[in-house]
Amino acid sequence: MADKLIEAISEMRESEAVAFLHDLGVDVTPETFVQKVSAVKPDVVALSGFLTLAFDSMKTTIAALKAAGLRDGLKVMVGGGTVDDRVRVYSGAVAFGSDATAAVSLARQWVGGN
Ligand code: B12
Repeated sequence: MADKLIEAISEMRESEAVAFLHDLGVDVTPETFVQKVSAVKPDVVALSGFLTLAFDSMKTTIAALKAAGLRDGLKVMVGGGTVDDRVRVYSGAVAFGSDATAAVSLARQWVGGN
């Protein structure tokens, strides 16, 4: 649901849109992230998690991106109901956002939008 909100807000600002969104779905493995990031070469990766269990998945995913040599220049943000700034630190993400608007604002800052 969160990714749909983020997508909707991005589209509402379409006139200034700076991004194409690739929604990888739920329960996505680190390997899938590595493959997709390798293929698409995005500016931003956004990881969303509800459960505390997701904290380890976020950390593993970000570590896998680094191990694959894909972390340089790639901005990673985390968010979701149970995620806070401590999870950002734990997972190795660059930023944490508390809502969908924050996600869009962060992405716009990172890719040079206003
Ligand atoms: C709906 C819901 C469910 C539904 C999910 C339906 C679905 N298909 O999505 C169902 C009933 C299936 C469910 C099941 C479970 N749930 Co549940 N669920 C919720 C609930 C009530 C709402 C979540 C939601 O949809 N919120 C709406 C979205 C839009 O909000 P959001 O995710 O927070 O996203 C916002 C921001 O966080 C932010 N954001 C989100 N992602 C990102 C990403 C980035 C990068 C950024 C910047 C921002 C951002 O933007 C969004 C908009 O503002 C929460 C409680 C709550 N109030 O959060 C519990 C909750 C997440 N569930 C919980 C639990 C425990 C479970 C179960 C494990 C229960 C069980 N024993 O089976 C299962 C797990 C299922 C699974 N495998 O994942 C716990 C998790 C606790 C924990 N510490 O881990 C919660 C917190 C409830 C609680 N207080 O105990 N759940």
